[in-house]
Amino acid sequence: MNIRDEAWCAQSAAAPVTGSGLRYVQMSLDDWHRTPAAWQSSVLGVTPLGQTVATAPGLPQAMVQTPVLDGATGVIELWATDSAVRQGSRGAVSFRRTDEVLFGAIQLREADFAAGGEAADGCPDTPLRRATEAAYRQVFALLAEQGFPHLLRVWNYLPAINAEASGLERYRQFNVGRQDAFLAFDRPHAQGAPAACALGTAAGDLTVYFLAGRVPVLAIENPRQVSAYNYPHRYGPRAPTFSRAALARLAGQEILFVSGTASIVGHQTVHAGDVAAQTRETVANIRAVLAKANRVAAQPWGVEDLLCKVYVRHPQDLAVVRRELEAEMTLRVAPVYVQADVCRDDLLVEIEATAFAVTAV
Ligand code: 3EB
Repeated sequence: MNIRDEAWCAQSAAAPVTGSGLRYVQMSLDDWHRTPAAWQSSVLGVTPLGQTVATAPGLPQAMVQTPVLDGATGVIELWATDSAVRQGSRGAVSFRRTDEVLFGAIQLREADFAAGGEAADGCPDTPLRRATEAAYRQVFALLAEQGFPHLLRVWNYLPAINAEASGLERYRQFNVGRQDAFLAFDRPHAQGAPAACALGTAAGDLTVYFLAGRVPVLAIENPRQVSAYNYPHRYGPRAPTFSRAALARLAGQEILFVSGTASIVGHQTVHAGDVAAQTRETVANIRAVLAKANRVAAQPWGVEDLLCKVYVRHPQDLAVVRRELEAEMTLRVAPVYVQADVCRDDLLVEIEATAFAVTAV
């Protein structure tokens, strides 16, 4: 059975199927519940937005409390394949994989980690820092064991991301723990880092989910922005560990992962307090990184090819964000809009995107 044949998923037409046939699908929860069990068995992982769903045992599920804003009753994102999958777990990480790509998810409770006071490196040793480092260490240990050493794309969610605790904003604590784990496992924390996003939720545990592969991604930076891993010290004691975009080359397909993108030019937030202008600037950034990716991609993508997810800080800004986005770019697949806190308190909107292309096997 192929998802393209099914009326219950009109959006899948946007995603080509070839090679391992990896694809990203946003569908309603109602549609999900109508998918046959046999089809669900070739899904690598699901991320229902704002609510958990009953799924087959062992299917990785990262429930993230980013409520859907545009009236849909329930939305589930999933990573589907045409290949046989294996599943397993290691520590708190559950995963499914094909021969060439692995999806995993981990959720850790900060309450299970003690505060350690002032660490030798001068950064506060908080429960969030420790939980983040532990989560990434578990991920890297699993990836080493499974033979998928290269992170392609990582999604990070944590509650109260902009709150200050122990003298350091929680997003900045997260950055310390994340970078420490990359260093401990000798993974690229600057050039070559995976694409990523980091968003704040109203509640819930630290949640990290990811795609990993057997070959490194081609990391892509944005000429309009300072690389995040080179952000100056004023944004925190440790720089964020991500690339602006990552091009993954799989059998018969290329996938472009555009990291969470916001209204940042150079390293500075621009248009503070103006959500419409931030949305336009974000689209300019996405166009710039897409143009850069197109110089190395097998075939160029247009903005209309992007499958987008839009994080809006204030639900009341939805109409303005949507209006600006629709004026700036025409998408073949409508984006999903969710509420989330962006990782700088002056950022009001962030957009991530994924694009797929068929290549010769
Ligand atoms: C920025 O450009 C906005 O810490 O993983 C975007 C994408 C952002 C990823 C991350 C943060 C992250 O700095 C924030």
